[in-house]
Amino acid sequence: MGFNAGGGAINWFPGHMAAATRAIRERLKLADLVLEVRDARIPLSSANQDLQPHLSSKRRILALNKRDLANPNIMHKWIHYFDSCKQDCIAINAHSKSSVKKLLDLVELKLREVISREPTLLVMVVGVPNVGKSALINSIHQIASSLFPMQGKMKRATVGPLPGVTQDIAGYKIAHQPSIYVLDSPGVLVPNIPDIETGLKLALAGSVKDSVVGEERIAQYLLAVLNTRGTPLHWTHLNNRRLEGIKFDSEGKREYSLKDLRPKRRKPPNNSDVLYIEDIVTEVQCALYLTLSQFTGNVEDEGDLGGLIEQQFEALQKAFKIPHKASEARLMISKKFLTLFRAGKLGPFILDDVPDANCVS
Ligand SMILES: Nc1nc2c(ncn2[C@@H]2O[C@H](COP(=O)(O)OP(=O)(O)OP(=O)(O)O)[C@@H](O)[C@H]2O)c(=O)[nH]1
Ligand SMILES: [Mg+2]
Repeated sequence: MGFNAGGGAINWFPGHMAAATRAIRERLKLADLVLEVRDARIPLSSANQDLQPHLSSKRRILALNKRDLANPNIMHKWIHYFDSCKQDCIAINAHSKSSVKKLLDLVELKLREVISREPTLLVMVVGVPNVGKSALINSIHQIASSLFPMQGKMKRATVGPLPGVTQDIAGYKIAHQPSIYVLDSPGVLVPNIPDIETGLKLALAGSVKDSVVGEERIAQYLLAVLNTRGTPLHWTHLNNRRLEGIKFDSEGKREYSLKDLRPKRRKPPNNSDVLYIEDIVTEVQCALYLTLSQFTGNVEDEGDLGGLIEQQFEALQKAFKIPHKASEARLMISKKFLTLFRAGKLGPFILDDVPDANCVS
């Protein structure tokens, strides 16, 4: 689909990133080890290509973070791919201590030869915005402080759901003798994202502010990905119970009304928010499953796919119970849909394809 159509030019690169990139390049020269954090859902698209030449000449570990949101089967293929490229790589969840401990074991291994001779070591954490660099640093700091109690109050890096939270490079001491500092850095993108799809993947993963691309365009892209992969058709097993409510007409064609799909046993949201979210997820999945399974066009055809996505916006509007006349209904649908995806409620995903042959960083 022509995701550039109608939405206007996109300025991916906020002004402050140029200065931040220069500062990161300078500090990298002093780093003994680089932890390059990428988003496990986009192991290639979340690489900052302009920094790669500076990173590949250093001791480097790739940390594919947010593994809890990534498809584990495809994750294995990515790990195998980076192994075959002789690039140390580990999939992590920055919020999980056991996961971060494994990363720290790898850090120790990589620093083994310098740890005994240098009095001070610098580990620099870099990556595009919102991949979880600061969350990772807080976990590292927390683990380290239980091993090497520090004097005074522990400094914490600010973590937040939107990109651009960290503005400056900041150091966190995690060990003495030798003194080891971990440096947090602001997330930086390249000035020119090479293709619209890479940009949309970054936007979907939350590395670009939604307002830069527009929620609707990101949601359309997500629907296009789901439909071309046929993902909703795999949701039947989750929804069998609910889909039993779908009626068939005399020709065997499905007739559906989202009313039929509504959970039989709905509790008001304030009784159980968890159940409420699950119900919405199920309705959203049913809406996409039904629209795609009834679709007679070709998902590879731009026009057909566009028509399907339009229908799905309508079905999603019902699933989210957004009143027909609500102003900005499309924006509300898009925001809710993206929230579900980003929270992993539509299942784990990896949006990048593993390259067939040559190693690309
Ligand atoms: N599901 C999940 N969320 C995570 C993980 N790591 C971090 N997050 C969340 O991702 C969001 C961004 O985390 P940050 O640590 O602020 O990301 P950052 O890379 O420092 O972002 P910038 O400072 O903007 O470059 C926060 O909402 C975190 O709670 C993870 O492993 N899994
Ligand atoms: Mg940060």
